[in-house]
Amino acid sequence: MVDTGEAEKLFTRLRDATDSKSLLRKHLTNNIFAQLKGLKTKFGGTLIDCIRSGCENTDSGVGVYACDPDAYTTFAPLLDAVIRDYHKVSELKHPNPDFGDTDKLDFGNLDPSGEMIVSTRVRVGRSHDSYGFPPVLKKEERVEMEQKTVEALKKLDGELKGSYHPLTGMSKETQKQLTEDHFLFNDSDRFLRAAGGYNDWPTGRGIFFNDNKTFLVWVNEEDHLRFISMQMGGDLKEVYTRLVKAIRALESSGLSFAKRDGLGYLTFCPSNLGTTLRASVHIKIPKLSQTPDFKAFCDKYNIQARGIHGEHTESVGGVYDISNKRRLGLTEIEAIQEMRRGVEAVIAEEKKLSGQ
Ligand code: ADP
Ligand code: CIR
Repeated sequence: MVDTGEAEKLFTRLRDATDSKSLLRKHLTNNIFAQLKGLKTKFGGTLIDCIRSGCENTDSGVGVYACDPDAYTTFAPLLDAVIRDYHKVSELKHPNPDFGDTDKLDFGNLDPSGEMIVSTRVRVGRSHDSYGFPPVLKKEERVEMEQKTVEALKKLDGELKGSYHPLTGMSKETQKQLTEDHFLFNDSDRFLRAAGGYNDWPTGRGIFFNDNKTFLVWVNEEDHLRFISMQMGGDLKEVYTRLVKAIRALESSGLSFAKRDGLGYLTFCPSNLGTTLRASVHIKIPKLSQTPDFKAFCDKYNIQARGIHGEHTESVGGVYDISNKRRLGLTEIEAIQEMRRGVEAVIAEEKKLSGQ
């Protein structure tokens, strides 16, 4: 039996937050709440596990997390509506993966002058298909997943070859330095914390990277796995090509990833579903970012601006993180092209505003 008393309390808190703009508040209607509040997934997850973060943090943008892969079925009346809204799709018909032909990409360095783009990063998320997400995960399961992942990572070779560094036992100074340099995650996101994302912290978490830190894997941060390719400057072609190579190598290393027809690869946050791909640049845009139309400009190109220390952080010195917003309903190569067009438009506009 599900204790619906707590769900009722959270729901009241959400309804009372009349200034909340979250997708959770928009789509969790009285009817849908009544329909879902007593249900449980195959992993034992409840509606509370999915909505706690958005009810406790009514300033959320999305506000909902999937407690496990099965939540996308059990709680579909809520999650489908949020997914459609976030990714701007009318139907949940995600295409098969298509990374394009990386030998024939029609882009290279988005800022050959090197004046505006500080660094470029592309990441995807993956989930082991037999485990739940943070709210329903047990400590032993997290450790088991970590071991499986490390076994697979050991098989990488060439440019991708690297070593694994568990958070347990890592000195505070090393963690701080890796985080400041934009390589490592930490436990400072209150949205993720409320969703159970830091349960049993730091057990089962860690980071893998190659010698020059251009290919990295986050283990048990928000998602079970995040594969990341990054480097200084604006060479999107090189960064993307390296990531595609890594995804292919890891797919054939014995790991099996959660995927669903129509939704693509499954992730903890519905904003990451589908391709799970976020391609970003850290870019100097002191002029454009100060215009009142900056948000509208980003919306027009389906791009999103974040601060330079990750989501929910502030910009420093006019440098913003600009990335593709949509990850579902388009292929990987289309998501990259959407980001590329957005970044090119941002560069052109910044130059125009600077009188160049
Ligand atoms: P994600 O949703 O991709 O996990 P976050 O917004 O939480 O991203 O950022 C994760 C980390 O990646 C942060 O430290 C952020 O500064 C870093 N990062 C993101 N994009 C870039 C980039 N283009 N260059 C350097 N670091 C980046
Ligand atoms: C929120 O709802 O604001 C947080 N739970 C984070 C959601 C992920 N954000 C995004 O825009 N991709």
